Amino acid sequence: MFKKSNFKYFVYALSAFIFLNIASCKNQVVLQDPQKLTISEGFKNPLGFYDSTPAFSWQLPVSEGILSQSAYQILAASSPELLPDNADLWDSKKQISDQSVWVKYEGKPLESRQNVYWQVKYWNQDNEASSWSEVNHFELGLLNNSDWKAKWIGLDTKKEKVLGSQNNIIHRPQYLRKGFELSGEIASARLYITAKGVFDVSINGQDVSDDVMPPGYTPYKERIETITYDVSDVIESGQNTIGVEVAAGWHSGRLGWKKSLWSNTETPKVLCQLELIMKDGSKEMILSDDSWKGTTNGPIRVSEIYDGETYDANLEMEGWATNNFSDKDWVSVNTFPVESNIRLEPKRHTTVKNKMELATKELIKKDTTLIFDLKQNMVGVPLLKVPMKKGKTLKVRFAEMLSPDGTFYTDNYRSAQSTNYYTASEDGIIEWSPKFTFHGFRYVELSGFDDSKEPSKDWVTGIVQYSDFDANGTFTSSHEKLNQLQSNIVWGLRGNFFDIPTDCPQRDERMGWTGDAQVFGPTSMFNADVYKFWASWMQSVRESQYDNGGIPFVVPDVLYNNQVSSGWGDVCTIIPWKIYYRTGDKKILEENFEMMKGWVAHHEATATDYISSMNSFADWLQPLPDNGDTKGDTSHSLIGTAFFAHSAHLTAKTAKVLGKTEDFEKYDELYKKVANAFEKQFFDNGKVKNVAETQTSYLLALAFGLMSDEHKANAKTHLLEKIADADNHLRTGFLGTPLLSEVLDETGEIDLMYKLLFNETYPSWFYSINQGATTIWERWNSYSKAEGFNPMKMNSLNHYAYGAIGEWMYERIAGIAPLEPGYKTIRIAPVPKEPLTSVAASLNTPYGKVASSWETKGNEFHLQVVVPPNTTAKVVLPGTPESIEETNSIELITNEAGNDEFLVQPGTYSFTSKLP
Ligand code: RAM
Repeated sequence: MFKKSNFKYFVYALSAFIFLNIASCKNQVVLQDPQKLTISEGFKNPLGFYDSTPAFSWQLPVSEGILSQSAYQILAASSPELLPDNADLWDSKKQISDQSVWVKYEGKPLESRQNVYWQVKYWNQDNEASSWSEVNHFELGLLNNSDWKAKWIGLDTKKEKVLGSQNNIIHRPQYLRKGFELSGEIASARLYITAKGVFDVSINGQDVSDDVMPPGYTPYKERIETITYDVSDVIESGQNTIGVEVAAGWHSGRLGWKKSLWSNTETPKVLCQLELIMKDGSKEMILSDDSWKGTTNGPIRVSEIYDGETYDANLEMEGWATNNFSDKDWVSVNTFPVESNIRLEPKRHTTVKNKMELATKELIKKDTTLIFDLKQNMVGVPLLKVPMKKGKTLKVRFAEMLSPDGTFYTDNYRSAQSTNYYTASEDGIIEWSPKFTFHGFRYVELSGFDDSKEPSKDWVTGIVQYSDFDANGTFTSSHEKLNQLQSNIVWGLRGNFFDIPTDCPQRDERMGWTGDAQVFGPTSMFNADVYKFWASWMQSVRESQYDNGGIPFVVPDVLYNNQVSSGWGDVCTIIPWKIYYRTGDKKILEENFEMMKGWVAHHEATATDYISSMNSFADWLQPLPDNGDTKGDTSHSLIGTAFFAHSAHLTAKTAKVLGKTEDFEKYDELYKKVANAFEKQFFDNGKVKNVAETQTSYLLALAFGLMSDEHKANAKTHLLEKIADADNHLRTGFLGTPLLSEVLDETGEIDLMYKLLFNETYPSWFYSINQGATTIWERWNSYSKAEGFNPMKMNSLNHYAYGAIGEWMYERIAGIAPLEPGYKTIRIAPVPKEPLTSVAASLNTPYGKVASSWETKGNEFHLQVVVPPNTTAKVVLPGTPESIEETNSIELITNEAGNDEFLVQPGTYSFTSKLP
């Protein structure tokens, strides 16, 4: 019910619900069917799926008369013909419930290879039924090691003693093949495959997939992911050939800085099992076994993640993966049994793919080389279409930036050679991309090409590669630099979600640094559909947890030395909680709860009287540190204690959501005790004592709820003093920066937050933009026009951590936030401030698209919002509302001057108000 007030309001419901969809006959309404069906963490019709107890989600269509769901019914069957009348796996029956996301499967147990066809219908708020959705499908992969009849196969690539850039033994890529004959006709064929290394597979000369470097990167001593391909269309009756290339990848390459772990790695291997169902119903299997043959004399001579790939076209083996090839010079492979202690599990998120192409924007001639500028720092490989002379070798180098004198800046790659070589076998234009490596770059330098030809920009195209997820949100504003910041954040995401969340994509690291991940994770959830990406990596985190509860600071672990860092290991509480907050799916909490408890216990073991002495990278790369330390000025003990309390708090909250009352009480009490000890040890009447007084000390105290109510105001005052001392600039590193916006906003200092965000001078977000950044940099001053590159070699120009500000841009500048986990209720509360005059953002919530766009003209404020079906939104309108049209869809709920709140039903609306 709309309640009148003494204001004259004007809100008009735009053509909110597009069309009534579609009444089949006059008196019986059939609502439009559910849309966007997905299973578990957002998979659409997956093949080789990992989850035998999936959850189902769907969205109600945006349509007049569909506000909310009052009931649903799900059917699951083993073949599509059985739907909707004979669902043999599950019939949920009509459930009176508004739940349209994460509904757990409760049908017959599902096993490896099971095909499941499912559909859903819903009833709306008036108990009118929809038609059945279209039938969706998933097929499980091989869930158990015992499903594998094949053996690991490979050649002994160690004995060739090929040395890499660090004098380490490296493995030449192997080419493995097998011919086989099928007598009958094929009904369907599945290829289950994985590698200790990275692979590319073809059958009868045809590429089976466009996956990049599968199977991806997991803690290989614990678990290797397997991939399933539908190869029904490439297998023929009669003679067939399967060919697999396998290279070192993450498994057998050099990774990290502990030489003893990569100087002598295990040889790469392949495991594959081709399962065929013939038209007569019989089954056949082709396995990787000792009947395969292999060679290392193929064209890819070496390929290393850090160092790059070398290709010799003279060694191409035309048709090697077809029937018309003689492998008489090849040797038999070695075989190895499938180990029982390394779990083989279907990949639980999407593989890396070629996602975008970037054309060269500028071509620079420099001595005998050509430099191709894509004008965007990116991650992936170049597609090269370059004229060559027979026998010549093309050298391909990369850089993120040029030095002021125009030369290549590669110091920041450190020991990563990041160079490709291609030797031509004939005159003419080659077309080539490296296959088992990737680079972080904006510039590509070529030498060794046919210099009699006129250089052309289209010799080089950038192929952008990242885990195959979709964009999930949009954010644009009237401010060019804020838009550039948003673009830099998105490019940081594209560049560092390469199967795992990496710190950086270009130098000799590219590893799953946990601190960076916890800092940027929340922002990534707005910009991309990354639930499955994070849920999968969290499994790797669980698998990497040390026996004493410690979480390594890099996952997958590259050190195995029991070392941890506060603020890094806390990824195990922070990411699950944030995902739950954004999705409302309790599964992410269930899966990770034991790990959280283990980590909190580890914090406790590293503390005395609740004061932490845990090792810490601390407020990493804080600008202008008094002590000159990369770890910043903030006390490590203060940081450790703050994260101890915070992780205990998140574990308590998780226990509460999971209905574990005793655990809730235990961890809540622990949190309070640690908070209490924290305040006593490090603060006196809200002011830091005993240790260095820093912005981050106050931010941690206020953001993590560690300051008693009576001292909060003082703590805030001291924080503001510290910021003022810094000439209203931030002095925060990796850990402090993400907390700035949250704390300043919640303590009523949003003007100051706007000031920090729009600062142009060092250190600030726009400072790097003013120096030409097209991605987020590792350091606030990685480069400056005045002083050139930061002298430190640890100077990545694609390091997403400071992009953490993106979360606040969505939540407060655009104003879209969940009111309860998962956006079942939404808060739309934008904060219009100068210098912005307009902002527009949208986000795909589990229920559909929510949008908020606002514009100011003088002191007139216009807001347009879109609220998805099966949710409600609370719109907090700044200023004095102008007028409102009476409608059932909007209800005024509070009416304080300058802060009116409306409860809004699904639809599209415009509001107008006068700002003070
Ligand atoms: C650097 C990484 C990462 C950071 C650690 C502490 O080497 O790049 O960003 O988390 O150090």
